[in-house]
Amino acid sequence: MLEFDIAKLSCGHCVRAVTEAVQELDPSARIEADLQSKHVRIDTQADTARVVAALTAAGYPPAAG
Ligand SMILES: [Cu+2]
Repeated sequence: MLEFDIAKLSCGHCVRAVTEAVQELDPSARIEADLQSKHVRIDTQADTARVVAALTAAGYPPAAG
């Protein structure tokens, strides 16, 4: 389980973009996002560095959370 804070996460569109970015790496990944706290939990076997890179490329740079 990876956990991040994503400051730019502000609406359902953002959640979908983040979900798609992660699922490109790991189609079976599960993502829970809380828009209030901007906290994201990602259940995936994908490498953490690759997840961070994919989120950053999608415009949602994550911080350790
Ligand atoms: Cu949004």
